[in-house]
Amino acid sequence: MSGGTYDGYLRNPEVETLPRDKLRELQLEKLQKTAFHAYANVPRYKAAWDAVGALPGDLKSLSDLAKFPFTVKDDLRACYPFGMFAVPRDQVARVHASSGTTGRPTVVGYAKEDLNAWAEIMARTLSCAGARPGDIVHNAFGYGLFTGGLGVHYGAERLGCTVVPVSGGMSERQILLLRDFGARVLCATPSYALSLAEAADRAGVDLRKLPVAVGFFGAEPWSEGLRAALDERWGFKAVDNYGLSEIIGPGVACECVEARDGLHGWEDLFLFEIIDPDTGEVRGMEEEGELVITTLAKWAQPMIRYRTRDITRLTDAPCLCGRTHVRLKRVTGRSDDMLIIRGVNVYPSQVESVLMGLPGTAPHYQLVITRDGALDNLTVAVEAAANSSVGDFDEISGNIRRKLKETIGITCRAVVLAPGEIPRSEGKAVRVRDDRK
Ligand code: DLL
Repeated sequence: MSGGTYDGYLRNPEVETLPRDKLRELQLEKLQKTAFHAYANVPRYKAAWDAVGALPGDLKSLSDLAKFPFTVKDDLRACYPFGMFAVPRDQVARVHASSGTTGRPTVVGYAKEDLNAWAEIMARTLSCAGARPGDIVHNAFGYGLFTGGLGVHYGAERLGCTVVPVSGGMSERQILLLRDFGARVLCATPSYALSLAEAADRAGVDLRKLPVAVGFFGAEPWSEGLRAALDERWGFKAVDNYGLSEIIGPGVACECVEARDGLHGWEDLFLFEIIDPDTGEVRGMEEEGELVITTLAKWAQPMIRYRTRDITRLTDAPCLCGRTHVRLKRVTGRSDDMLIIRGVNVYPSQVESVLMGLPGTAPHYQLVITRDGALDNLTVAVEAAANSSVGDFDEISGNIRRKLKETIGITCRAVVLAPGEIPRSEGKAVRVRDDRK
């Protein structure tokens, strides 16, 4: 299959195209089983549910789930390290953890059958993004406690691919490997794919001549503008996939390469809800809000109504690829990442969308917040494109300020930096620097 041609390949045609009423029946059955398992084996769930009088047996329909309390990151922290496990520790075959910027890491455990299910859902996810059995998969997601590296690794093996387990870093060498091995699929954070493109320029390698046809990207918010820039530089199709450690890691939702229009959330394994982030009330299809996920088959560490803090909306409109699973709109950012600049709410990815369309700028930026008396100030630092001259910088920064005011309504300072001055990422990019403390 070339980059985006529809060849009809589905990893699991029966499940991926299951009629929605059948999907819901399957979800209810698995939800009931998960709830009994969680209640019987995780004291924290038992205590929380007892406190509101919700019992697993109350789940007669999917909408009954709304009576159950949410689970939040602090629950995992409070039970650090192994208190959320629903099986004895010696039945946990692997742990991962997210470092987090503050406090204790969040630990997640996988039983043997969870690892098996994860490899399978990742095989489905990669094939949804356009990977095919026999492909060479260059995996530049970080290996280790982060779920990206190993999650993609075992999924690609399961799909029947040849995996190059390169992890992040040593970009020049990665370019050589991409050129010499002939990978068809590149897996990385979108920001690291940009750094790799720069390394290719330095090495004099024309990425468009390489056989890479699919860019499998995720783990951080990114904009349509960045997608267009990556497609252009690499000559592939960049595809968005979403996941989080608490739920499983990568493999929760993925765009199909055919439409690249919303991420199919795998409803045979996860139940998706959108809630009002302030009141916790459940919202309907097409309404924006915070994504809440319940795992339907995770045995070592079931998650019931986990509040992701990610803002998105769902649609059950049919997709041209034929998959029936609900689609999540591209995640613009976590509610925790939202900045409030002089009363205006803004996500870094919204700023990125504006910057990507501006002439003279390169797709490298950082938002710096400082405090001036009682007021928060935002400075948008952007690199100039390699071909802009110093004389253009004033014009470019004026443009940035005007555009951000017009489109998002924020007032900020804009600084144009020379190419190479914004720190590059090897994993998740740090888009915001908070200098207020
Ligand atoms: O980032 C898992 C992952 C690995 C996903 C590789 C995709 C590819 P965490 O480190 O726990 O897990 O971070 C999860 O990252 O709640 C989102 O805020 C953000 N995130 C992940 N994927 C996307 C995406 C992995 N495609 C947190 N778009 C999530 C926007 C994303 N944000």
